[in-house]
Amino acid sequence: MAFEFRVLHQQGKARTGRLTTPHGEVATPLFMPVGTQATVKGLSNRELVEIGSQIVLANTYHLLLRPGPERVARLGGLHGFTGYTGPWLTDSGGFQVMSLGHRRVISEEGVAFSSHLNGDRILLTPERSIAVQEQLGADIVMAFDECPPYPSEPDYLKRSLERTLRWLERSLAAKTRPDQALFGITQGGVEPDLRRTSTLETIRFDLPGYAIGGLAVGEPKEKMVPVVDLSTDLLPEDRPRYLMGVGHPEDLVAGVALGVDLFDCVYPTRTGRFGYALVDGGRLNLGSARHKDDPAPIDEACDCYACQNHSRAYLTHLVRTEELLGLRLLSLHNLRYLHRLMERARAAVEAGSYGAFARAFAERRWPEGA
Ligand code: PRF
Ligand code: ZN
Repeated sequence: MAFEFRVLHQQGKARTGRLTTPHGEVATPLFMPVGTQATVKGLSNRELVEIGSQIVLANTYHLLLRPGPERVARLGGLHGFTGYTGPWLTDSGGFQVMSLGHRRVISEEGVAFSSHLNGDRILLTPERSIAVQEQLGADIVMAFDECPPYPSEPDYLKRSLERTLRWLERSLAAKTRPDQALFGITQGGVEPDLRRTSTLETIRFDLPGYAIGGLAVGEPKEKMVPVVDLSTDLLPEDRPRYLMGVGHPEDLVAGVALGVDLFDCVYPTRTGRFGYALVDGGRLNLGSARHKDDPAPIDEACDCYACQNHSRAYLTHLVRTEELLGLRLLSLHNLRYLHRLMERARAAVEAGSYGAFARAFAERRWPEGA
């Protein structure tokens, strides 16, 4: 069995672990950069390795449309096609169809939509999603689910989570590759009873890992923590837990405290492309004139290439002139920042000082809007 998860250290609900995949071992808790189009925007594979990226995420929806899964399969799957030979994870597509597809129609069969590229009518079903994910060849594949928008009526959330369970059963039945691990996804919005039902029914499938879906879709922050807390109370201790689409530093710190092992989000790379640099206090706006004369690096404590070689003044110049290098350097720094945050979290759990780490982190945050 090439896929294995082992909890190494535990402190309260927080834990560190080691996840073994056919393309290597990774240390958890872990932040996974998003490479929607089979590329983490602006960064080379060498840079990803240098900053400590371990698992890279790609999207079924985008790669199904272009360049097409048959082509990726012929060229050696994501590993061969991209040359990134570490572990990959693919999302199943349902979530992206809902946010990007046009004229979407959800039915028991799946989600029909029009391609945002050429208008072609496409039906994505659990079977099709798994077939595409098998062609893409990621180490971890996700069940096809429905992520309802926030807010949704409890009645709709209930019918949707029940459909997601039937789609999980179909996803599992469609799976043929023994070298890929299929993770189930829980739904149920922020309704505790529905979450509980979704989680208990999902773990009956005895899967190699579980994702908490349906969060970070616009609900107030206070509503997310209790849902994650009750989810990790119910999920089996010996399987990795993945909180989908969560990537704000304070949410990673809170998620780790609640026993989450994996996270992904476009936030670090997207906010970098908007000219923001992540630091313990919050975000530095390098598009602002404030930093024009500042010879200091983004973050004295950061070992990334941008912080080791460039000043805030130069980065501000690059951002204000919209130079490509500025966007690349900020993405590089922001990803390194989140990888380092997870390294610090792992070290704190190992040392039994995670509570103190999380409190110190919260105290360093700047007030909202600073
Ligand atoms: N389902 C899937 N992918 C996702 C989510 C989900 O619920 C989320 C939730 N924010 C992010 N990505 N399949
Ligand atoms: Zn840096």
